[in-house]
Amino acid sequence: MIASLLAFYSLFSYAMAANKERTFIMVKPDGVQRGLVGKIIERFEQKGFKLVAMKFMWADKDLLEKHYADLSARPFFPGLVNYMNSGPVVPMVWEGLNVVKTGRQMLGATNPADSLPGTIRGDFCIQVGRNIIHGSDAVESAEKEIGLWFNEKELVTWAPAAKDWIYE
Ligand code: DAT
Ligand code: MG
Repeated sequence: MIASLLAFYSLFSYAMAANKERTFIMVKPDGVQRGLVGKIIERFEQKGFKLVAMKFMWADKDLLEKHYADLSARPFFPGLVNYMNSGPVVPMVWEGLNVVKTGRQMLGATNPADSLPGTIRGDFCIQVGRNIIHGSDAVESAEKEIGLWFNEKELVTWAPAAKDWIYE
């Protein structure tokens, strides 16, 4: 009896933790300039993911170089940092079951020429250097990116009223 209760509880808390996976999503300067912030937020909202943090800011090059540190040896790196520093961005944290992987699928392929219709990049942009949105590629990189762009106080703890209509 106690064993089955414990098993149920650990399964339950495992499911709860899975629902709390987080990803870092950011509307890039072209997405902001083109007035696509609302449409992008809408996609994540209507899917059922939970907004945990969001801000509007003009990121400095130091932050952007840290954000894209893994790509620093690539020939497009200086252009990438200049583009990301060319106007304000909207960094966000979204939470939910498999949000990292699903978020990447919602973004579409890195190069919009390969992004399927129905994805954000597939629907709203054309070239890889103007692909309007960033999304973390793994749970570990999401944690790193969230820590880079937000402090603990900016991550809001709240329970959406619809949560029991989104998760069974
Ligand atoms: P993603 O943004 O899909 O995670 P990434 O991390 O490989 O892709 O690259 C980061 C950004 O760098 C990408 O959104 C656009 C730019 N980029 C990637 N490959 C590029 C290339 N071959 N030429 C120009 N820009 C590129
Ligand atoms: Mg990436």
